[in-house]
Amino acid sequence: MTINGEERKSTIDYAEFSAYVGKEVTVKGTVHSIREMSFGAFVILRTARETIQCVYDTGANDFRLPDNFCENACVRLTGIVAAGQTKDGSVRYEIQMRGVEILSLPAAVPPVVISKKTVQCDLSTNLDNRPVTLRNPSQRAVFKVQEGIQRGFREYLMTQGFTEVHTPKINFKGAEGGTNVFKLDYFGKQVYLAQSPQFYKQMLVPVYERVFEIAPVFRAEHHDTSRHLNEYVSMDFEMGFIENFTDIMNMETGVLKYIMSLLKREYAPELELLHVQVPEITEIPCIKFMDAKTDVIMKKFKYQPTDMKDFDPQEEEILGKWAKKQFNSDFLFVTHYPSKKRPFYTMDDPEDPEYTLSFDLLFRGLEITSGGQRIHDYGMQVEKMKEKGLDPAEFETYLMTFKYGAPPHGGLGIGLERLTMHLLGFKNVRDAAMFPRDINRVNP
Ligand code: AMO
Repeated sequence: MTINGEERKSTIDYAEFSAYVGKEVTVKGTVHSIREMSFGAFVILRTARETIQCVYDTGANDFRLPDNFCENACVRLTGIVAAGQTKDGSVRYEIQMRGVEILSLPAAVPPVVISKKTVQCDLSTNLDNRPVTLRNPSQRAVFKVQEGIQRGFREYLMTQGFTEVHTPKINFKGAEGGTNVFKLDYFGKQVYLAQSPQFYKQMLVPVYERVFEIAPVFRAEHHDTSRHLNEYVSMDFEMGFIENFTDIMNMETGVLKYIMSLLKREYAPELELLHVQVPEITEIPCIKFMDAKTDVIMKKFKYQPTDMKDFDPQEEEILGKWAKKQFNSDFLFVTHYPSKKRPFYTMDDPEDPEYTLSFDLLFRGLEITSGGQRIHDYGMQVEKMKEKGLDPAEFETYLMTFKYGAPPHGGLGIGLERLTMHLLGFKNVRDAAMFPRDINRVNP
């Protein structure tokens, strides 16, 4: 026997049906639902991306369904392709059934109804039963769209000279500071799960100039909110030889424009199923942190912040509303965050060192990105670490990046689940996580 890498294909995909009208085809799939009718039944067959209507008409021929035919059976089904029209006038193909071979039978009826338009249960039950609930067409559409977002990020950056990298998730130190770092015993040594690929993407700038990574990161958030996960997918990039930190914001705007156009072009069935309007991006407005705080939040919206150095979730919502009203934009860049609240690698604004050359991107009133220019000078980075109470000796390998020369650079991290969440209009980030990890959930 030899193997030649060519798929042996005996079945036809729905996308090819137009060429088979009136002809017999064989498809493989799972029985999604069976609706009994006076003439027989409508059987909906679920394939990788489609649900195909199959008509079982007992009056049309001698074919009879096997007795054990049931929902969630995996089958090889044969029939004649017929073209029909949907309510909106588009062509929809169906199969007039002529034969069924059962490939596999379920052992039990699923605990949750998945054959309706949406999953018929609350979020917690949905998440507990993820291997089953993800089969619902609306549920799986969420993660198909999420695939499109990652794909858009990757495809666009590839055209801009970026190199894709994979950096370790078991780290010698937490990159983002703070207490939300998972500690791990590593053969008797304390190590940490990566909070972000920050150190590594910076180390790789003098190597490749432009790098990106799409990978999980870990945050030991002790609180249970609708915006925080303990493991999420971070879409990061880092670019060297920037003139200004706005170069990074421009790159992100290009990425987002590309993602939205890709979604419209290649993920239309899922967007339609989820009733999603993809935002139009022409340009993204910007506002400085302090102007947002005082002029918009305090003066315009009469909201009294408790923290003048950061935003709370309500403040982000206010800014989202303001951007929509003022600029008809779903996105808003907030720039020049206070130095005290940004990590040690952030470049201070030389014109006002209380603030930084950094930004967040808000999408419909939720932070989806942090980014900015980094310190690239060795002496400056060592000083900054000391100022922040860190011991430079513990960061020796990271500091090699600057000690041996690094160009001006910067980058960002986008939270994939948060972007998906607000694109699809969810209230909870868990809805946009395939198998979410939160303070109460590590299974499934
Ligand atoms: P930051 O810590 O702000 O920045 O994270 C970047 C983005 O990641 C998302 N995010 C989260 N999503 C879900 N659950 C969480 N617990 C969570 N925490 C953060 C948000 C956020 O905007 N190294 C920097 C990025 C950079 O400057 O390159 C960083 O990680 O969408």
